[in-house]
Amino acid sequence: MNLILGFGSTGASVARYLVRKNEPFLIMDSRQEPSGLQEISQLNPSELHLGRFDPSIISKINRVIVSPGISYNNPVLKAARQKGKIVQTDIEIFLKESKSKVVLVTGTNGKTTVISMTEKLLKTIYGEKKVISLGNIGKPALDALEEDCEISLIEISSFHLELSTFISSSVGVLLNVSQDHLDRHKSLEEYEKVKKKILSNTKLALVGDKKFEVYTKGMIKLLNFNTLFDGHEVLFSGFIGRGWPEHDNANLKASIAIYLALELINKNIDLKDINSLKKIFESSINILKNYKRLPHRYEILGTRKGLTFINDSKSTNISSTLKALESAVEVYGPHKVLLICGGDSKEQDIVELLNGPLDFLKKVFLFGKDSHLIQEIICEEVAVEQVSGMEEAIKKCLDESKKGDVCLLSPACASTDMYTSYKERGNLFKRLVGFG
Ligand code: UMA
Repeated sequence: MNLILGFGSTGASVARYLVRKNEPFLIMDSRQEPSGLQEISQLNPSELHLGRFDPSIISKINRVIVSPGISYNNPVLKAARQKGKIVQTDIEIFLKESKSKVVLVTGTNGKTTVISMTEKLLKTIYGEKKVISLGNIGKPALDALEEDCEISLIEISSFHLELSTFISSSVGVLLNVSQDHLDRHKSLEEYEKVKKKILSNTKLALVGDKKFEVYTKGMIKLLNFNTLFDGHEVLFSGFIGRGWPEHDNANLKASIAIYLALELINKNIDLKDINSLKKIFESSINILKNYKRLPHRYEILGTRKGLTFINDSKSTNISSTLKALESAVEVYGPHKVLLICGGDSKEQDIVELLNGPLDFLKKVFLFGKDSHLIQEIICEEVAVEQVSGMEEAIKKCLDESKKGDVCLLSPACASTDMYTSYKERGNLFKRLVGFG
């Protein structure tokens, strides 16, 4: 008997998979009304346990398929491990059963952007139907198991990686690691260790940082996508001119490196052959010139009453906000940027914010759960004011700005203390500033 532990969008897709396989299952979720519940009557579970985690269920089952929102130390999981039961994630099942080549992408920032850029690139090159993107980007992996795709691009979070026992891929991509989700992973070292699992059992590893350049068993090649393009930087200059933030350059490089990696697996390309490399880079750049950047990620909305508005609501951690600040200060100049920041800091070390160009900002408006903690730390570097919420923050930005200034929403925090998601927060900002 299978136990589906956690019944959100992942749990529901696991249930559909087990129904297709004709395998019986029980469901357990600590919530009284988990988000997958509306579908439950068509899925016919043998038993439904809602409202709490009860480890005694383990005596009835032989396999647990666990959702990413469940903590590694959940009592049911602990009991399952102690009794030697199989514990798997949906991604592990997908990796075992899918016939497609799998590209796994993880990192603190840029995962969704890299997957969506790569999807555009590969669909243009190999054909629309040959490529699919799955995982955290929105579609649970098992929903695509029967699709006849040649390449699966899977966005995988630290939550999924932590819970998975065996991860393997054709291409494993580790974009970057900086502090995030420390409420779940406890320390940066632990979080980094979990992220590095993506490099095990991969044929071709792509990393964005020298410190991850470590060969593991079975790895054929390891490339650093940030140094791969040394000597070809001019290719990327056009993007910055079109209002792309500096940090999207690393995402472009990662996407093109994924294409190169897939070609390396298929064909015998000599990495020292500058001409064939140049051909790959140039054709990729030509395709990605038409890539439409995703909303809520340093999204330049436009100018109203002389003030330019940028929606960067997806910056839910400090490192992402620092990148946005660096870009904004670089492009618009010193003492022009008014920052709207705050929310749930997820136990990040807020002192890291001091590594950014705070003294070049005009003012910071703060609201949300940890806004006072942030104020305490940054108040000596920059003018700070607490506001009641988004509406007041925007009003104050308009009141206190001059023509040519910039209002940047880049919270450095999760939104969930006040909104259902970063999307709701970003959409509210867009609506209130007249671009929604
Ligand atoms: N939960 C409980 N009790 C339970 C089970 C879950 O309280 O018994 C809570 C979790 O703590 C979490 C929420 O319910 O807050 C949803 O958890 P889930 O595991 O049911 O999530 P799914 O609906 O299956 O969505 C998951 C990913 N969620 C997480 O990783 C927490 C989604 O990423 C992903 O898009 C989806 O699968 C499709 O594959 C979301 C996310 O924010 C967007 N991820 C984080 C990130 O990207 O940084 C990790």
